[in-house]
Amino acid sequence: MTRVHLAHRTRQIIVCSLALLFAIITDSTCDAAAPLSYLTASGFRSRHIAALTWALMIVSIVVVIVIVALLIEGLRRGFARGPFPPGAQIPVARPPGASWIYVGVGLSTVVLFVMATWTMITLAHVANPPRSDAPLRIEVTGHQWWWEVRYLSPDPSREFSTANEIHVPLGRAVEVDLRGVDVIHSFWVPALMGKTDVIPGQENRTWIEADKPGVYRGQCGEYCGEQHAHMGFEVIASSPDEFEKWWNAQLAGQPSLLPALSDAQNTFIAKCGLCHTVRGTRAGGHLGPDLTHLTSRRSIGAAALPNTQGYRSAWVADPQHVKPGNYMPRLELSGPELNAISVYLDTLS
Ligand code: HEC
Ligand SMILES: [Cu+2]
Repeated sequence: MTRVHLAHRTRQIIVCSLALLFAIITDSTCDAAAPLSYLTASGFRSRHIAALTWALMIVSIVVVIVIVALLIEGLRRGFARGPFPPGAQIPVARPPGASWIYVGVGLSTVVLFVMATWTMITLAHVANPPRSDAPLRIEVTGHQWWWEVRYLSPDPSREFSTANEIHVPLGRAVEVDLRGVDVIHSFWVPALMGKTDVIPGQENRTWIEADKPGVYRGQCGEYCGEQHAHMGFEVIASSPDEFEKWWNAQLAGQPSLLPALSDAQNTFIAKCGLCHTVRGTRAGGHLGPDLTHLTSRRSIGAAALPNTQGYRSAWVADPQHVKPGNYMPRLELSGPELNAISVYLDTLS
């Protein structure tokens, strides 16, 4: 390779790397394009972590650039000197550039030490909520392949369960007790917190806090079988007033229906009630998500589908088509049964 050729190649590599870096940064800092980005943070916890992440990334980029520049300079000098003649004695005992190695090792040790210390301080800092006011407590259970969410309260009559959707009040720490019932999962909301494993037979505890209203996407972060990729959830942060309203609405059971709909309800109870609960009715199963306020949620199938009438019916008609292998079987309903159940599901607001 000639020198001109080498310089050309080098420029090409640098331009491509910069373009790639730009694409990564712009893409992952844009909420809409990358809902699972951990580079945009909300709340005390993730803001500390995001600062550390950015610093680590920038240091790594600078290190790579310095190393590549030195490598290129070394190559350039080597090419400038030309090849050693055959049989020549190559001076390796103590080449003139050796002192650079000592400087480099010293410098990188300092950088590594600073980053390691910063990492440990950050981890200790975010381990617990910053204030001592009683956090809200929820219990999240990882199932293959959905999330059961139970809101706890000192007053047991104010407790209830929902699924795949976690509502939190802005600016308040929420303690999350994680339970596993089948295999290991991992609870992860990139914009709010790092991963915490969900392990059967062990209760792990983590916490989240959001200080910007919005919807934060969460995802199981530990491979847990066929539908691991469809084991998502959402954290919805709203003002304390709105949160309180939501909680009160979720507490209500479903009233008995008008006679015109009670057949539909009975079909639902007979076909679905062994696995699903609708509070206020005889449907009290626990193998699948609590459906009491199904239509109040944004998605179904653990964030696999939007929660619209059409998708709900499609799910019930054949859940195995959407999430092959999931634990809701295809129930071979007749047309009228499917219709009745779809109409009934629409009433679960
Ligand atoms: C054998 C148990 C079982 C039966 C019977 C069953 N389901 Fe399910 N259902 C599940 C499981 C498990 C899930 C969670 C699937 C997933 O997301 O991985 C689920 C999920 C759902 C969801 C999505 C809920 C959400 O919030 O994501 C709906 C809606 C639903 N079922 C409706 C029904 C209806 C209607 C029937 C009766 C026709 C029915 N199910 C019968 C086990 C069952
Ligand atoms: Cu999982």
